[in-house]
Amino acid sequence: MRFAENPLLSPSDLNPSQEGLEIACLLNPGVFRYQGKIWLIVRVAERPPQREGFISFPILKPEGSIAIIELPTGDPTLDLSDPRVINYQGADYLTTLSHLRLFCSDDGVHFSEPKGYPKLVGDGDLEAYGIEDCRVAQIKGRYYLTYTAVSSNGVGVGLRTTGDWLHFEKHGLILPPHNKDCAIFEEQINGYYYALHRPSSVELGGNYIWLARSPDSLHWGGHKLLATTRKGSWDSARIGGGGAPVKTEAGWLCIYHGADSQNRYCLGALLLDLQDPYKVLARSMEPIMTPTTAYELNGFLGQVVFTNGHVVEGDKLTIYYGAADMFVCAAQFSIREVLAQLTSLQ
Ligand code: MAN
Repeated sequence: MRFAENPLLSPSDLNPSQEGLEIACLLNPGVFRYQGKIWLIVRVAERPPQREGFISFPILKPEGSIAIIELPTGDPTLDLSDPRVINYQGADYLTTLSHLRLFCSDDGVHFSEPKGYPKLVGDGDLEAYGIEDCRVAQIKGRYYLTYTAVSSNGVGVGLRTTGDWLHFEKHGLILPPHNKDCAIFEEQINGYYYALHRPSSVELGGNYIWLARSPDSLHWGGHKLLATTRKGSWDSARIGGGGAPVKTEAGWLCIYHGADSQNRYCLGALLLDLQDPYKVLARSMEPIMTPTTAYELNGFLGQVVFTNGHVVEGDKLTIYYGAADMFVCAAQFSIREVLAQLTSLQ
C-alpha cells in the first residue's frame, strides 16, 4: 500500500548544494533508525540549468570543487538516448552528479533536513562522477554505508562507516568496478559478514545478484551467484539487491529491483536460508510492486520503482523507494503476504 502522502520528497523541497546547480532528481534513499527517529540518506542528483543546443553536467575535480562540462547536442558522436548517461567520442559520463543528504522524521512520513549534519560527497578520483544509492546496515551500534562510487574508471562499491552520522571513516572501494547494489546483512552468520552485490560482465554473464562474505566487512570473498535475470520476464535485463535483507522465520527476505529491456524497474523478492544464505529458497515470479502511479510513470526516468532501504516493525515492512528516478516515496507491505507470494525453488 503506497503512502497517501507520496511523494514524500521532491527536488523542489530542498536547496541545491551550491549556486549554479539545480536538483534534477531525489532518489533511492538508504534507511536507518537513529536516536528514536527514522532517517533517510537520499541521493541528490544535480546539474546546471540546461540551455538550448547544449547538454552540460558537473564533475568533481580532485581537490573537491566542481567543473562543468558542456557539449553541443548536435555533435554526431554524442549519444543521449539514456537520460542518465552520456556517451561522447567513446567516453561515458553521467548527466548528473550525485551526493548524499540526510533527512529525519518522527513518523516515517514527514521528513526534514536536520541541522548540523554533513552532506556526503564524492572524494577522490574514484568518486569524481559522484556517490549514489547508499544502503545502510546497522551492526552493533555502528552504521555501514555501502554506496555506488562512480568515475571514468568505472562503477564500484564504496564503504564508509559511522557511529554518530557526524564523523565518518572512509574505507575506499570494497568491491571494484563494475559492481553496485551492495547490501550488507545486519547480523553476522557463522562469524562472517555477508553482502549482496551486483557485478556486471560486459561480454559473458550479465547483471546478476551475487553473495559474498567477509571476516571483517572490508575484505570480501566466497563470491557465489544467487540469482540471474530471466528471459521474457519483468526482470530480464538487470537485477540488483535492495536494502539489508530482512530476517524472518522463513529465511532472509531480500527485496530486489528488476528491469526489462525497456528500462521498466519493478520490485521482487528472494528468500535465502537463514543459516546458509548461499541457498536460495524461493523467488517472486511476479513483481511485488510495479510502477503504476503518475509519480512513478513520469519523471527523470519514467516507469521506475527502485528501493535500497526499508524499516521493519513486526509484520510491517515499509519500503522507501525512488519513483521515476525523481521522487522519494514509501509503501507498506505485510512480510507474511510477501512471503506467501514467493515460489519455492527447493
Ligand atoms: C546507471 C543508472 C544511473 C547511475 C549510473 C551509475 O546508468 O543507475 O542512475 O547514475 O548507472 O551508477
